[in-house]
Amino acid sequence: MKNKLEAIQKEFSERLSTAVSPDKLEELKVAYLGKKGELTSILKGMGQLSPEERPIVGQMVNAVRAEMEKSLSEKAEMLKSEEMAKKLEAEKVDVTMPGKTKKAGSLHPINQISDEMKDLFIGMGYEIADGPEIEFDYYNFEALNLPEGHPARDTQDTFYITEKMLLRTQTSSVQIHVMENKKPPIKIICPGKVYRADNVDATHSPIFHQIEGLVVDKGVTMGDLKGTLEVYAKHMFGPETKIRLRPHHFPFTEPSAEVDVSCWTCGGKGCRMCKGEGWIEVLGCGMVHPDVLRRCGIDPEVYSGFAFGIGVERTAMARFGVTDMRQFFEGDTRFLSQF
Ligand code: 2U9
Repeated sequence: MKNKLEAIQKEFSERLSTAVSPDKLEELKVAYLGKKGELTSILKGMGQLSPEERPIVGQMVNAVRAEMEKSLSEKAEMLKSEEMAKKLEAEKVDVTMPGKTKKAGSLHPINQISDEMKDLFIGMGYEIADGPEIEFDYYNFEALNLPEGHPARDTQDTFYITEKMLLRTQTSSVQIHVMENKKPPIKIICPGKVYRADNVDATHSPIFHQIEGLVVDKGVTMGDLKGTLEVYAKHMFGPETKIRLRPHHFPFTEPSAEVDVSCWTCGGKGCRMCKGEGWIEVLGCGMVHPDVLRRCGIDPEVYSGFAFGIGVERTAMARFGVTDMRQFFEGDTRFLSQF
């Protein structure tokens, strides 16, 4: 009997040492101390013992039972604290770590300038007109006094999709659509992407953004155009800004002019920003050519109009002192996050 008890104890200890979960401990408890357990079976066999042996064996069995119960609860405690330690380790929060800040985004500089220009003209009563970027050559060229054979139509400057369809080289095509479908007064700006078959360099990109304006009504004069551009220049480049119109030629306007603004850095004396000129070219403009009006069904004897075209990238470069246009498109947040 003693040997049997010792054997049971040894086996129990071996199995206890490999028990790694509360379920395993419960199994052991049932296997040894349960109704059909190893130890309980000895108690059931006590009837065969002599009256002298019974109390001795009974004591031995109770001692082993107590030992087993103690070991089981110690092991259960140990498993529990191991589990807690693992949990604490896994869920440990280092409160000294810096917080995870969400970097705030910012509006792209091209959009900032474009939005500012749109807000200004909307404030002056202009509506925004939109149109397709893929255009018929009629709307991009013919309707603007750029007939077949005109050098501006050459493939080295324009992306053709078919013989008659292309990527628009200016948003003027939108103004033609409006003039075909709406009687004056017309007062619109046409912002959007335009495409030219230029090689990318510091001041050229095959894709860039333009905002063109068109006003058609009775009695519109060059004075109205100049006044409008003065408001634009002072808004964009500062209240002290002056403008000067240099005679130029565009097939779709007559007379035409290129417009400079006095340099906002040196006020016109000449500096690095304006390359010593004192003036910076910012846009082109003119009175809408009568043939352009006539072709859209608007009588140039009754109506007149002015138009202007502004390059958004060029304006953003001037405003922000950016010397290489490519930086607007490269997506380098070290550059873009400065605006
Ligand atoms: C119609 C009639 C006339 C739009 C005009 C310019 C002058 C001009 C350039 C400025 C910078 C293009 O983005 S840019 O490279 N544009 O100089 N644009 S007059 O004249 C029009 C437009 C539509 C029906």
